[in-house]
Amino acid sequence: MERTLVLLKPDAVQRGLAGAIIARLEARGLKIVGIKLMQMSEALAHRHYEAHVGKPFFPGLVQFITSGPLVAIVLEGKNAVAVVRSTMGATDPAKAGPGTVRGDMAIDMGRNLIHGSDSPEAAQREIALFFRESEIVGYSRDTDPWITES
Ligand code: DAT
Ligand code: MG
Repeated sequence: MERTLVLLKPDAVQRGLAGAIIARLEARGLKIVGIKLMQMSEALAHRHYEAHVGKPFFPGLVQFITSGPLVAIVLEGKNAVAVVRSTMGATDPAKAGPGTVRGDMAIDMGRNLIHGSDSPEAAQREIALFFRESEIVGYSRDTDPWITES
């Protein structure tokens, strides 16, 4: 089953929205297999956002993402990467559709609450940045067959 990395960014923690966002992801049918509160170092921010190094918004992005605690989560489920991305909404909350996390709870690109890996390959790389193998727990739920047919 596919896995993806979600970060509930420092704005989500500061605004007390972590639980509400997790509730949406769980309600979708995704399974939490890893979760922790942590504060990102600058070094980890650079590695996590390596694709954006050198872009004009990069310094502000690093400042923001390292500015306070965030919640890192590994979610598992059928098409987990794409399902999380559609639950998040567009990068710019002003363009994110209603019903999405960003569309319902945010208004600014630099305070968009949530990160989700953008491909299965990125997910593998990012999960390894945030979690040791021993911190991820695979398990089955009695509800799994009620969420995924096969
Ligand atoms: P996403 O978080 O939707 O995957 P991304 O990977 O393209 O988006 O960018 C990472 C983060 O960087 C994004 O959540 C917010 C910030 N960002 C991206 N493009 C930006 C821009 N043009 N101006 C300001 N911040 C930006
Ligand atoms: Mg991205």
